[in-house]
Amino acid sequence: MENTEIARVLADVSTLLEIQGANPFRVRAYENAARTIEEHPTPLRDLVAAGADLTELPSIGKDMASHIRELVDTGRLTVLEELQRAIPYSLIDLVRLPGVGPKRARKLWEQLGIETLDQLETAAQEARIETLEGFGKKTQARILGGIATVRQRGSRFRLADADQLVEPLLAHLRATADVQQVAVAGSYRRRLETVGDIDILAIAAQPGPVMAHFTSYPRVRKVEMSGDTRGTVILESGLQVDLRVLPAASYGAALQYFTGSKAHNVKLRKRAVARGLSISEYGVFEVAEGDEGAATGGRRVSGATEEDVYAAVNLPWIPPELREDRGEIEAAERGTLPALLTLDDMRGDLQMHSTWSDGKQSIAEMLQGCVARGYEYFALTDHSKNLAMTGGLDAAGVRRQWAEIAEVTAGRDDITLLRSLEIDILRDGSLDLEDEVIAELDVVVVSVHTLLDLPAAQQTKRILTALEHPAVHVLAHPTGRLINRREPYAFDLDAVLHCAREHHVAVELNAHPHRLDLRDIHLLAARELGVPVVISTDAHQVPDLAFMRYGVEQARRAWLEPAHVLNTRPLSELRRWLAAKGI
Ligand code: DGT
Ligand code: CA
Ligand code: CA
Ligand code: ZN
Repeated sequence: MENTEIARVLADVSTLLEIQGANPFRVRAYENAARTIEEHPTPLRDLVAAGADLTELPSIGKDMASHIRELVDTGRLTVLEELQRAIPYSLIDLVRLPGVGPKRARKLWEQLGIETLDQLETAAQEARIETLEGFGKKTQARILGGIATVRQRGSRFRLADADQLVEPLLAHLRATADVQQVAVAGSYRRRLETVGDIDILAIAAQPGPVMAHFTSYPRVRKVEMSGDTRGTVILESGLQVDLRVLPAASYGAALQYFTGSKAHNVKLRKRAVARGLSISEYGVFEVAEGDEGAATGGRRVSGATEEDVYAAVNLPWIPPELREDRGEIEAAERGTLPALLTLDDMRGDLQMHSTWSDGKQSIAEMLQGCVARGYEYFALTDHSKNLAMTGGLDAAGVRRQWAEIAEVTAGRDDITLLRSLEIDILRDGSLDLEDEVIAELDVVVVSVHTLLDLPAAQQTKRILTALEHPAVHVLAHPTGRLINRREPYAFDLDAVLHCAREHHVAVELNAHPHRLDLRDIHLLAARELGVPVVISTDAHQVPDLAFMRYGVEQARRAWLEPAHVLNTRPLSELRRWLAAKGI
């Protein structure tokens, strides 16, 4: 079991307990343990296998440690199974809806017998919710809206969670001599922020043994289909995986086809047809006269590599992140594909927390982590006081922190620590720190963490007011969305981007895999407008600094080149940009 799966089970226990009305301390214990595990940088199964003392982890006591061991050893959890006998598991879907929560979910179940989203939707449509005590018309409408959003979203996995599940599966597939090569295609390869399923290709001379090896993967819950060369399984986590086994000769064509996106492929095939060719998952073929439309009619011209497939229609190879039919084929034709950003281009990280607010590691440790990544600079952005639960800093706290920064950085010339703070934008758009303190920061990062449900006009005005503050450099996680959990707050992003451009403010691409905010299409808009982007990890511990990878991948989906991203610049150039405020 991977950490994401263990965390999910414990979070579910917490939610079910909460619905049951259990002791809040018990509810919180499971919730905190789930968070610890989700954030833990190495697989817990390794710790269990090594016989490590799990109670040394934060929020993990003796009971929780034995739960983790049970899950790792058996894939099951007795506590959860007992709870499921008392409460329908599907109530968890209700709890996640805006306007519901555990108490209301329980009420819906006890008083109306509602157990599932479908039942809730029907009841709301029949106006049976509004009559329930403590609900009302407004809540009923909100519930319907929430269900529509969930439906639209479908059950998709966040990319980083998929990574955790896919990597051990790939290792399993590669561990047999029958397989020559394994690759993942689909949205996973395009590095989409969430994936619907995983599409794997394997090259082998004999498909049979490979398919058997695939379906025998220990984490398979169900074999949906197992044919000669195609198979589909559902993993314990619920993730669906499709496998295709093929000969080496059609590897490139299959990789191209199954990488998609569908829209990209449709356009590419049209281009082939115009050249008297047809592209399929088996290769590129000449279409014989009078045989148009046949998939494998004529002479095969290529298919072993992706480069060959694109070359057959006179195009250079196109990076998977661009294959969304957003002009990439046209750009490839003109020879104007972007020189996409890479991880190596990143020279620093401009958002991270330390123990001075809600981070888990000290300034000195975060600094070491940044040095280890080869950064030239980084900004320490602890929270401001408005976020009391994070231990956010007031002016006096900020000054005390500067004293520690001075100590930690004394005599170091290998890396520069930029003094910063993630300052809360208050209700009226003013900033949660005195101007004279702000004036002494190197980088001024601002963000919205509270009052997420203000009316759109008011939310927009609030953010615009903050960006108009003469000292602000970066708007962090601009939409506030959490992937699969929370929609962006209602506001006018276009107005915010225009304001950012006018006031010399950059927008953040928060690389935390739960956020990825701004997302790809919004970053494309920022690029169009010429608003600079900052990619930051929002790290709360050293291992989180590795989230930079996810930021870079999403930036690539938005066609970003190093020049679009401020923290690819050397320190002197970054400082020049920061200093140009208000000139
Ligand atoms: P997902 O799984 O929803 O995150 O998105 P994808 O892009 O991975 O979609 P998926 O798994 O349905 O199919 C993988 C790729 O295979 C897709 O991007 C393009 C190709 N493909 C699958 N079915 C079709 C089809 O019916 N027509 C075309 N043109 N391509 C297809
Ligand atoms: Ca897929
Ligand atoms: Ca698929
Ligand atoms: Zn934040």
